[in-house]
Amino acid sequence: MSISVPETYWWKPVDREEKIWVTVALIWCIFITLMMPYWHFTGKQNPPWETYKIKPEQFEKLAADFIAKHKVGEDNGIPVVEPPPGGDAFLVASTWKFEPVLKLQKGQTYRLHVSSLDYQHGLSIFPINMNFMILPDYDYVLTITPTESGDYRIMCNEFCGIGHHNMVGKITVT
Ligand SMILES: [Cu+2]
Repeated sequence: MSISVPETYWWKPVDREEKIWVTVALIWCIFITLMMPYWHFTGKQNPPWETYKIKPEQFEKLAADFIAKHKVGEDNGIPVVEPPPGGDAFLVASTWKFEPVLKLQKGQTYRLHVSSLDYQHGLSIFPINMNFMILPDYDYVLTITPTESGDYRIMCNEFCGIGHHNMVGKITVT
């Protein structure tokens, strides 16, 4: 007969080796679960808690006013802006550019407002490997203090359409 009833106890009893590995896996699960809240408070890698709802048109207007007030030059058609140390700075992501180019001073703290005017974009700052997601309708306030001078590239790391690979911005720290 091709079909037969399995024996009542068809499994092998748990041996010592299996018990050890299950224990190791359980301890590891508990450890990484506890690391999540621990790292939340100590890792200094959290997205900002300061976020506001804003319409893209409003954000665009705030950024345009900021650019008009603090513009110091131009870089390939993109305005270069020097925000006041300790003050607000704006960075606009839209298909497929970041505007303006920001000129910051080392050791000074800025409140950097970032938002998107259209789709989801990514804010990836090279070479320091800082990553942040930018969504339309939200004004994210990143409180930043540059510690090293130099030229930093901003790259979009969320696929946002045909021009995504060209979506590059710049921050200069002097
Ligand atoms: Cu993109």
